[in-house]
Amino acid sequence: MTTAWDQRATEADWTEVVELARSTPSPLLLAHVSPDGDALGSALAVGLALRELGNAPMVSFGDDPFVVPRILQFLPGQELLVAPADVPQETSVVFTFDASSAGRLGLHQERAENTEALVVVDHHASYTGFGTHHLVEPDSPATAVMALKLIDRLGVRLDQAMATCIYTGLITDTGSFRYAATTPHVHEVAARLMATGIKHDAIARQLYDTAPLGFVRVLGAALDRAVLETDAVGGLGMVWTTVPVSDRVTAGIGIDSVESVIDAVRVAQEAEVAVVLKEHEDGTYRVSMRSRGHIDVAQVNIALGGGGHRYAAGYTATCDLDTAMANIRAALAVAPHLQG
Ligand SMILES: [Mn+2]
Repeated sequence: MTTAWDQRATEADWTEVVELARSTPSPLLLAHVSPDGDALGSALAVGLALRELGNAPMVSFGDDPFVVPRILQFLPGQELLVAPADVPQETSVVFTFDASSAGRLGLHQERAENTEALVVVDHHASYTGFGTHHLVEPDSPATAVMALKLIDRLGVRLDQAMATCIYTGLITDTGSFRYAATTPHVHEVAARLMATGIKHDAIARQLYDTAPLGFVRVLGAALDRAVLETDAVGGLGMVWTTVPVSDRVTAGIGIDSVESVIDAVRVAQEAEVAVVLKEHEDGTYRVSMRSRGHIDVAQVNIALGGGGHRYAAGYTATCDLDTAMANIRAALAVAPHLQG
């Protein structure tokens, strides 16, 4: 199995990256494909900070069509967004946010790998080591916390727009302060962000409590077809379900709109591991996996070709559903059980 990234960013790393960020007139700041609140929030926050310094940063992610997920369209700084096809060829400095592997850069992967400087800002234990500069701390609760550190080191005053972006990343990755990564420091960061006057209640409503009725119906169908396998995961149990493309077409919603189905499925107390397979239009599956704490699903998903965090991870399955489930059962059957 791949060993986890364990090199902390040194003072020299930070100094070098700050110098690079300050001296590049138009750096490209990338979130990973199908960006979540942590990826896009981090990229936009740093983009807004660099604009304060008089630079002209571009923010992008490697999806085609280039559409910001519905729940993130409220984020400030969207005027910094540039579609992959519109990024100038001569871009020499690229930052990536929350991408654990170069493959997560999608259409931007080739450009990023061939650039002079590729600065990786991330917190995944499954980080592969790609890039020329690494600001990667697996014990950081969110990439957004790393982004805030970078903003501070750039000497930019944190304003409400940046704080809204950082706060979005922070609550996305801590499950609104419920997950194990929620340390006293997380609450100190949150307090600092709130002190800028952000509308934290409106942010939470946008992220979690607003969706079209079509989503509610797709969620209902996915929950209805959930299967419990008590023998899976060495007897700890697995609950799994699917979101077929036909359901989404009927409801008129994209695959990014069903990311939160896993949050409802993983409630089932009979299962240690929850799995949701969301079908893409091309027949492949985006697989999300969650653990209750006894299984390291990052390792399981690295074995399956993906990555993630200890209790929340995923991968893309390019086979049919039955084969995908057989692979998942096999990977979970041999997953080491964590202590405690
Ligand atoms: Mn993250």
